[in-house]
Amino acid sequence: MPNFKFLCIFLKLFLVLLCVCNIANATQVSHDGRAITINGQRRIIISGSIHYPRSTPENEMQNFTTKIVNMVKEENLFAAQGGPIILAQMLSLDIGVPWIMCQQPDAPQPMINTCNGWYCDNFTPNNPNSPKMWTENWTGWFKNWGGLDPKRTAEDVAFAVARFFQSGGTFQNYYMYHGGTNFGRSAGGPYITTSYDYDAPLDEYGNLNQPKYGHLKELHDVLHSMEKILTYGNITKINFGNSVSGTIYATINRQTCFFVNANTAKDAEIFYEGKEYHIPAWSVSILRDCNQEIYNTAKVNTQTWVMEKQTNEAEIEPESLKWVWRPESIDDLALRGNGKVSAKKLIDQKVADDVSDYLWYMTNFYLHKNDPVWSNEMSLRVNATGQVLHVYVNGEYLGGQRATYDVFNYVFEKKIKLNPGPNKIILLSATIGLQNYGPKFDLIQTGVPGPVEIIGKKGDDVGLKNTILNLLNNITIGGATLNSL
Ligand SMILES: *[C@@H]1O[C@H](CO)[C@@H](O)[C@H](O)[C@H]1NC(C)=O
Ligand SMILES: *[C@@H]1O[C@H](CO)[C@@H](O)[C@H](O)[C@H]1NC(C)=O
Ligand SMILES: *[C@@H]1O[C@H](CO)[C@@H](O)[C@H](O)[C@H]1NC(C)=O
Ligand SMILES: *[C@@H]1O[C@H](CO)[C@@H](O)[C@H](O)[C@H]1NC(C)=O
Ligand SMILES: CC(=O)N[C@H]1CO[C@H](CO)[C@@H](O)[C@@H]1O
Repeated sequence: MPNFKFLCIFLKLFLVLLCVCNIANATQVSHDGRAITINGQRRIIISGSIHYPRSTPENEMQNFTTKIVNMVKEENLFAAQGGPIILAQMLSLDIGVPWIMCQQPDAPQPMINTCNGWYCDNFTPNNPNSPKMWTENWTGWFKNWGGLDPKRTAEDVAFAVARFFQSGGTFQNYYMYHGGTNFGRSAGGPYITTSYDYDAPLDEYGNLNQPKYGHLKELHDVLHSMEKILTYGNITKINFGNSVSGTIYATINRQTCFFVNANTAKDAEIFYEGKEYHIPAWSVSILRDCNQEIYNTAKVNTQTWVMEKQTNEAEIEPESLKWVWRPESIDDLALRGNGKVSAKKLIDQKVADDVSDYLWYMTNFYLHKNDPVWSNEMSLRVNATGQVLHVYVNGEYLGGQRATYDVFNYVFEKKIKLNPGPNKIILLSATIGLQNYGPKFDLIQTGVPGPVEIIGKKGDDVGLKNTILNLLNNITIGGATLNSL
């Protein structure tokens, strides 16, 4: 599943497009502590993430990004050039619009630090001059091998979004709005399936995921209709008790109310200015003029439909989906160190080759009975970081080990019988997705970083002593064979 090198690049590509009618003049994009401003006006911005390579397979991202940015610049599409693109998430390309940096509490000025998460209503930017922005609102989650299809209800996403705007948020981006698919051998990360559907408002195939799509669209229309009051209104908060609260946005002649019931199971009845309102558990009501409920996050009006995939006769077993198998030849060229890639040292699996998720490591070594390591109790110790390791000693399967779900580094150790004379150890490492997150994640080694050692245990007067033979210097990497059908 590797080939993850481009994710970090495409996660950073984040453009927000707005229809700005006056294309000819440079658009002034800035921000204050309340909102992004466009030509001096505060705006409510709702956007959605799409990773282009997961939507259309025509797979290199760096190439793509460079090309797109150059095209965008040539056409003067960045706001500073008079165009409609107002925000970007790419460092090093000088494009003249505000910088945002997601989930980075120490982002330096003038960068705007933003929130990623399931809920962001409690988020506060690190600077009073930065507006409250939500760059990754997780509409669902990715799917793991063997895991359930992740689901996040339309009601809960709507609750999170409404609450964010109720609490002063003015910019919100769905992660994902359309998740798509990882094509080829790529994946979103360790143990993540090739599907990146994310339970997003647009599904993996680009179809509407109802009622989520419709329920959120209604909410966006409501929020946009209140843009002025949400970005300029004075804010008053009311506490109704029992986790029920209200926020009133008011200008001189208008007001808008948000009533929130944060109880997960209990509905609430509240009285406000002589009227009674029913607020279902875990929901937000939005009231025009503070007297007319126009939206409630738990009341879904959008019709749900069920899509059914029709199998067409010709498609029953398309050639491309047929299973084929062949026995793995132990005399395979790769096992003799003659694969597509070979090296006389341990190397990081992800840079060894890019045609397979498997890599063979082989070593031949000669042991004399008088070698210091020779004893009645010898064991093989392998420090590995691939998710799966299989070990063969002199043609026999010795055993294997798997990494746990979140710790990939482990030490395999097992007793072995070796021959006086030549011996052969073969390690097969398999990866199920490469590391995708964390400081310097690209430098984390995959496969067998070593050491690979023979431990001889010898008893003497003092006690049991270990003698170690490091096989590190005589390893041969084998090009992949398992996946190269
Ligand atoms: C994209 O990649 C292709 C093939 O590697 C190359 O010919 C082309 O010049 C690249 N384009 C850009 C914009 O880097
Ligand atoms: C907000 O309140 C202040 C002080 O009461 C008032 O001067 C101002 O006009 C109000 N703003 C709006 C948009 O109503
Ligand atoms: C290293 O491996 C080669 C074969 O790949 C073998 O001929 C040689 O004896 C090995 N060296 C040692 C020190 O075991
Ligand atoms: C195993 O390898 C990792 C990664 O190279 C290293 O950080 C760790 O210290 C090694 N562990 C042992 C027991 O050698
Ligand atoms: C990229 C990112 O934000 N990752 C976080 C996703 O959420 C999990 C748990 O919910 C965190 O552990 C990750 O750091």
